[in-house]
Amino acid sequence: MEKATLQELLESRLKDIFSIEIAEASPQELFLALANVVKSCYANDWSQTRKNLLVEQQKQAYYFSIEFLPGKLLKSNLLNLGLLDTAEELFEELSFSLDEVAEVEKDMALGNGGLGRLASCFMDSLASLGLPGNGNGIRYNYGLFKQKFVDGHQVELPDDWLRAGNVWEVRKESKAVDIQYGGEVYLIEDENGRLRPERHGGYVWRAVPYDTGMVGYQNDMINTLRLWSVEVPAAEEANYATIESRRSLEDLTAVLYPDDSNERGKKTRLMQEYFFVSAGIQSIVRYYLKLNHPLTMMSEKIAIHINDTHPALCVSELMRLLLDDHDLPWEQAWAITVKVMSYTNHTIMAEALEKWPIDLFKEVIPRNYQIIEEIDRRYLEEYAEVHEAALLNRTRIIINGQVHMAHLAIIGSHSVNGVAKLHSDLLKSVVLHDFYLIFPERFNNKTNGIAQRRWMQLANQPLSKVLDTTIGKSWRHNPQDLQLLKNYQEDPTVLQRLADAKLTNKQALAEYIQQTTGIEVDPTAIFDVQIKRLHAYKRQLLNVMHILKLYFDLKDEPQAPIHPRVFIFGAKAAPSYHYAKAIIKVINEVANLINHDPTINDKLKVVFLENYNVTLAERIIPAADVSEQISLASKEASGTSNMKLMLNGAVTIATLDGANIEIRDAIGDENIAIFGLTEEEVYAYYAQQNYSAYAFYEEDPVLQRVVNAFIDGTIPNIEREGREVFDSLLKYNDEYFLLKDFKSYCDAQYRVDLAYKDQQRWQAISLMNIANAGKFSADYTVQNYADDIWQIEPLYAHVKEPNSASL
Ligand code: OAK
Repeated sequence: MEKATLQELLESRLKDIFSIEIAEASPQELFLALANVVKSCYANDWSQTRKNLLVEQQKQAYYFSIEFLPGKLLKSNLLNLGLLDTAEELFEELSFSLDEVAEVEKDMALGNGGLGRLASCFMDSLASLGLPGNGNGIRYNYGLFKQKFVDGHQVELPDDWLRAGNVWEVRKESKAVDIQYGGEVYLIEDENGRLRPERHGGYVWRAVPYDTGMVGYQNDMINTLRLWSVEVPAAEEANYATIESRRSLEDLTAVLYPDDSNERGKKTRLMQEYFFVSAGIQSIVRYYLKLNHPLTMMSEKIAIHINDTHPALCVSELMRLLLDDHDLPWEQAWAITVKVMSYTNHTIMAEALEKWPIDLFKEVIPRNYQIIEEIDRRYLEEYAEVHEAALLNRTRIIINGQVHMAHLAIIGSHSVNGVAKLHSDLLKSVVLHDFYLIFPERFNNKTNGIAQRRWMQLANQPLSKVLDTTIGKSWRHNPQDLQLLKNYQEDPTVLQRLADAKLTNKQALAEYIQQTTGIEVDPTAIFDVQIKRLHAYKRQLLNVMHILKLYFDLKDEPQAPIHPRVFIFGAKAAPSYHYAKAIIKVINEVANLINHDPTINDKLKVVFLENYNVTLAERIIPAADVSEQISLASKEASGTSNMKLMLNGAVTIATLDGANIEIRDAIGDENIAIFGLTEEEVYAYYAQQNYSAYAFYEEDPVLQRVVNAFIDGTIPNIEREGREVFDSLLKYNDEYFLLKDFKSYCDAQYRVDLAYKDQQRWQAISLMNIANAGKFSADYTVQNYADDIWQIEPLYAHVKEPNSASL
């Protein structure tokens, strides 16, 4: 599209909506008008995609996820439509900044972290590969809380993201479905001797879908992200006349549970899970029936993906529809269900493996509970002759009065995958070992990936330009072409250009830090970044302990030859996760201490940026020199910030955990700083039960000084939190082995400091990280899901030029 045409469209939208000229428009008005123009640019392709899918009858995948974290959509839609450069030029000509206008958009923060962001990266890749794949989730009225620091403590504020409306969504009233909750279900024999459910009591809530177009990268493909919102069914208005009764209904899709480590708000959460599952499955079955194929062939047209256990009810809900609404015999319904469903596990942390009390199940979703009981009964029966009773009792769905959601998902799916090689291996050998014995053929690995378009093309334009001029533009379509950069490892001009791009990004971040925190940081210092949810296993505390060590080194020897460093944190803690919040307070107080200590001479700065979210990640990642991936080996399923930071040229300090291992394999030991226990060593400690935090503490005076600092008054204002941290390390024997890994971590940090001082060497390492990051594009990951699990193909009838994504 020509610039002039875009301008005309923009002018006419501003007139239509606000009756104003461009010159008078505020950034808010410009945002809304431009977003409407963008939407109209893909409206036709969106309906065409849907029509073609109906005509071609190609198989489609549905990605069920309780979290999606798309962030802002304006610039990514412009990029994918091929309009970003034109829009940028136009805005510059009109003396506006597109960035300022884009900033107006509220982040769509309908997720907690990795799981939700991965779902959104997958949406981008599905559409960009021309693959028919749709998202299905919940339209929360409030996204993940906004984080503020008050006196160094995390305070959670509501994220009222829908207040000014959401320009991208389309309410699809005609596609609404009813969701049944509660009541009692009796099984009554009909004239053919078949047991039929008869419901007494209970209530029905309405699920209304809001659809958002997922725009493919310059290929005219528009998939749909469908998010469901609760409403009072028209026929029941009278029953919801009081504010009280309406409120309990509206609570259902009000908030995203900000806790991804503990179960909370049990009943509402279970109702949420059933809500988006039932709504999504009903709408899929309705769509499938339009195709006029027998239900027995459903798996040829439909693949349903269960993203972690929250949508595991997909299994029993599809069974319910096939049995109760469509009269299929159990065996047929079950065969269809298992062929249609697939499941991904995203954590090995036991507390995140969902279990529900059966009483709650019976109360909230009685018919699904009956079906789950029957799945469970048949499971025991079917495998009784093949496997020992003990094994079956450990893997059955209902154990000790609780429904095990992972068991339901695994028994009801034809594919079970982990999200990095190590994680998938641990699922087979430890976490889900019993299931691996029963269903070895179901287990596979799909290493995570990231949307290179958002995390490079959008977030890092300075580097993208250097890449274009150095290796051409093919990397924008084929991320593996980033490998071409390897030819320039010793080219001082290219290395300098890369360094310049990094500096530009660091200057921009330094300005943001100054504006938001008042802290001055030097852009020539090393920017050392740890950005992820705050969790003990991710070991932000280990990072703090190293910072304290450096601080003491400088106190002892102010001229110590340490290159200046800025330690940057971004992390939210689950509101009920007391210990994680204590660590936030500790980091903030360590920051206060160090940033205000004149004897440190600005050699160290610690910055904890508030409200870490997708947009903030887009600011931080391009400016990072060092990427902290320091979880205890075996605990991080994959990690994805490790991939984003690598793509942007940061050098990783890592344990051999999650996808760090594959990153190391891709770039070689010389381009990454590996430290710490291996997964085998961690498990050896578990087996021998001989880990002694105190022994490490006792023998290392440096470590003693650091650990003591949490309680000896060195760090002001952390009396309670410092004690909690100290006790976690010594009294409770250091669950995540920080004390053991401390020395090796400090050594790795020292190596990084040395490498940075040799700028030529550093830039070459950074280049190697960028050059080898293509492998971690979500395009390849999604292509693998499409080939191995979903068996879906690009919509050739429609797609101009699908991205090739074969490795
Ligand atoms: C959230 C809730 C329940 C279970 C897992 C999660 C989650 O966010 N897990 C994270 O998923 C990411 C995407 O696969 C991984 O990269 C992270 O390692 C994992 O912690």
